[in-house]
Amino acid sequence: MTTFTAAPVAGPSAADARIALGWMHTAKFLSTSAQLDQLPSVGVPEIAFVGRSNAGKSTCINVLTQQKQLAFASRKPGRTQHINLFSLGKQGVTDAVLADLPGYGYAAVPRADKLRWQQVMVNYLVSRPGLTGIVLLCDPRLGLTGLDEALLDVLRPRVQQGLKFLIVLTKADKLTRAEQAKVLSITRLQAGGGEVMMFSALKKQGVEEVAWLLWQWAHPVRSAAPGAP
Ligand SMILES: Nc1nc2c(ncn2[C@@H]2O[C@H](COP(=O)(O)OP(=O)(O)OP(=O)(O)O)[C@@H](O)[C@H]2O)c(=O)[nH]1
Ligand SMILES: [Mg+2]
Repeated sequence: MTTFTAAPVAGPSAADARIALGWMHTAKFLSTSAQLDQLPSVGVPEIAFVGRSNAGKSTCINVLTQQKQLAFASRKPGRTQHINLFSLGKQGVTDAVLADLPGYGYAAVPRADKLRWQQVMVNYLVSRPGLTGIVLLCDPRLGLTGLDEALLDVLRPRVQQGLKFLIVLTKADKLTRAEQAKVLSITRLQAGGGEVMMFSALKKQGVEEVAWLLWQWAHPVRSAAPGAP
């Protein structure tokens, strides 16, 4: 009989966290595009941040990269309206790209714009070359919504083909410890075995864990071979 156990999320060692955060800190603005065909081809692993408007995608990128204004974060939902790419890599050699995507589900956006954007997003997720990982950000006070579930449906076949996937529950500072534990276990069930992490930009919670996982996604050979240079 198969038994399912929640994989404990092992935090990175201090040395691993230092490597991952140092790498994240190299982030530089690369491009901004309103349409898929305007996106530059990058030839390195790309990791996309997706989720509802106001979930905290841009803030999360700023905290991970330790740069206050790299991505446009705002109290006003719908702030990110383009696909913004940021390059990462030590010594000026780009070895990965982060993509900050506009959020979905913002009520004040006209329906036609919403549908157009949803289509761009689906096309991006299905066809973007080099897309290596998806970070789905979710406000745990709302949980995974219908639009998040629809996105998971689009992603499922790609995850089965090896696309990496992480759900980040943002704004953990708004929840008590007990609430955090509860929403983590519920979301882990919904994620069907995918990784789920708690994150707070305000309290810097989960920063090292998320940075280390993304570093591993972008460096699969080196991270699979402990002791490799
Ligand atoms: N308390 C708290 N607020 C947060 C946190 N992360 C983001 N926020 C706030 O949430 C709001 C939205 O953050 P953004 O990073 O702009 O959200 P986004 O997902 O990029 O939004 P769009 O660009 O509209 O898709 C801002 O007011 C942030 O300051 C967090 O960890 N804790
Ligand atoms: Mg944004």
